[in-house]
Amino acid sequence: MPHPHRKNLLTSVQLAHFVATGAFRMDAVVPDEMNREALDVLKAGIPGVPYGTPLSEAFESSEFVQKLVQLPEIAGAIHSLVGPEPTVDHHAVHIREAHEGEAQNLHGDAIIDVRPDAFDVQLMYYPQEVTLEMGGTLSVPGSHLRRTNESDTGRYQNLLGQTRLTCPPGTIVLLHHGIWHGGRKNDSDIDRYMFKIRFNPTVRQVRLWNTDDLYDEQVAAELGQYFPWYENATGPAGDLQPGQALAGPHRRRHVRPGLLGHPGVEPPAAGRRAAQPQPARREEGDGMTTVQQTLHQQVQRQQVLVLYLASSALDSRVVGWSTYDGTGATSPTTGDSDEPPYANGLDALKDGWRLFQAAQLLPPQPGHEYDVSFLKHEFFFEKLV
Ligand SMILES: O=C(O)CCC(=O)C(=O)O
Repeated sequence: MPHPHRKNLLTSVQLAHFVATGAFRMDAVVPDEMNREALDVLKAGIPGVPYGTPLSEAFESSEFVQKLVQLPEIAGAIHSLVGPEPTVDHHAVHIREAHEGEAQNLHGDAIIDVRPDAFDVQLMYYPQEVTLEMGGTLSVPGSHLRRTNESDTGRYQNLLGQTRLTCPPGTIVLLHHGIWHGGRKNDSDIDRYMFKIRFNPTVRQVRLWNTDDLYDEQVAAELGQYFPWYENATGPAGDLQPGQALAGPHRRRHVRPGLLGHPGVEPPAAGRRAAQPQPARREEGDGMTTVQQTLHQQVQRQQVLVLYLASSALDSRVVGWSTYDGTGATSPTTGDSDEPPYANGLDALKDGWRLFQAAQLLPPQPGHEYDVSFLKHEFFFEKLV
């Protein structure tokens, strides 16, 4: 691959944004004539590429993909993150079918990555306009800094500050390989296409971008970002030791002041926020015999609400939430809401939810006091209806 022009490399501020959030997006960067061609190309399928093939040789039989990765802004961004001549790990066309009725569970795309000093980048190309109802990819800013394994995060349906992608045609999103993400439910009439390529670096990922603005104060501001789903006892990427922000198992963090909440994150107003699943109601008669009706009335069904809180206190703020409805009347799913049902765990109790399990407090292994992984403060509630 030719070296991209300096003007197309990412800046330090943009790189810092990627470090903190785990993502960098370029809206409408692919020209319209390519986007128009893309759907036919993606429907026909992109020929397979053996794992580890250098990018310059990988898509010799797909002129379209070659053109895509050689677009100056895209080539510049790839170079800035993974350097010259990355190899292709895999690629795939992802389709969320119209009205398919299900979302993917939240996941990372690989098993836990034990490389101490490298990260892969996933390019996602959206040739169509993606509206909210078309099931644009859900991703969780900052989640690439957590050490979790593939689909183990599937239990988390919604996290405060999550991103439900909407974008114009021709948008590219570059993601750190560890980011928690998933294809959302497509409630529209249009099949939604996305083409993904994962790149493995072949060089040390050090200052590959345009460093002219390295001391711009916006770099520190980007690194200092704090995401609303972070528990109180975690901090932003800027709190990491140098070199630990993007990769590495030793993600030590400094405990931040203000354990009762980050000053930048206002807790949501107290009180109930959204409609909760309601029990299935069967109309009188409804095709059942009297015995069946009596039995149906006698069997109680469980509705489950899982709240992830900012600390182990039940009245601390909600940072994530999932619901499961045993009545079948509603079908809550991954990425279906940006608003938590309650501001804190206590509000759920006040609304009639019964707490039946709270996460234990387990001391960290010595030396791992500042590691972050799953959300620690998980509370299970139920209603029997
Ligand atoms: O379709 C999407 O939006 C995401 C798909 C995806 O990331 C996956 O299957 O791993």
